[in-house]
Amino acid sequence: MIGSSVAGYPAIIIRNTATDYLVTDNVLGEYGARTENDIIYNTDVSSRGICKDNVSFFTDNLLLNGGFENDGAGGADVFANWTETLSGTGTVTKDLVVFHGGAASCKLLTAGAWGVNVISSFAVEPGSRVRLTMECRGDGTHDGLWQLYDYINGAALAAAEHTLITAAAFSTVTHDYTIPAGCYTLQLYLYAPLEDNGYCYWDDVVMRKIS
Ligand SMILES: [Ca+2]
Ligand SMILES: [Ca+2]
Repeated sequence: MIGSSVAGYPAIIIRNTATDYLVTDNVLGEYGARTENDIIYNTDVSSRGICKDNVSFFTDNLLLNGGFENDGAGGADVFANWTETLSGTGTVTKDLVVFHGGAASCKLLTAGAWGVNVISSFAVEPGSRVRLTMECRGDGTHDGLWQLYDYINGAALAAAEHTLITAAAFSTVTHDYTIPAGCYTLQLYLYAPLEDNGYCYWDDVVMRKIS
């Protein structure tokens, strides 16, 4: 079951067109050898899962690189494990001067057009409760926004929310969610401020199962 796979064998959480979903300790024969954090696509490309070894949904951070310490491949790929989206002349920056934990944060700048964001995709358990905690910082005037998107059902869990942290100092934002039925993959969107030339910082983003 989820969270109790056998060491050395990948657990795969995957939505399946035939059986609503499949949770198994060893599906190597069906899907080939996989390593942790591989994204697995079913033949129906709208369905996918994430391969996990020995997951504890209660203690582990469900998302990866929430501290923005790990680099992407370079260029537009700033961070590992996050998908960067640019808009106008806005930017996504690994900031090595302003951060909450470790030695880096994610700085998002709006310029020309709103919409700069970074997205994390991660596995969740339908019907469970999760707690999102994030360290957020504004530019003194503007705040960022976030949104959770149910990748499987194709619907946002709620409208995009302002962090309300406009001050140039990190503060913790916490929000609990119930994972919808049938939702095995969730996406967290972190957005730059709505206002032109506004910027904000994100760090120590954690999603944990709480019940
Ligand atoms: Ca950090
Ligand atoms: Ca990236």
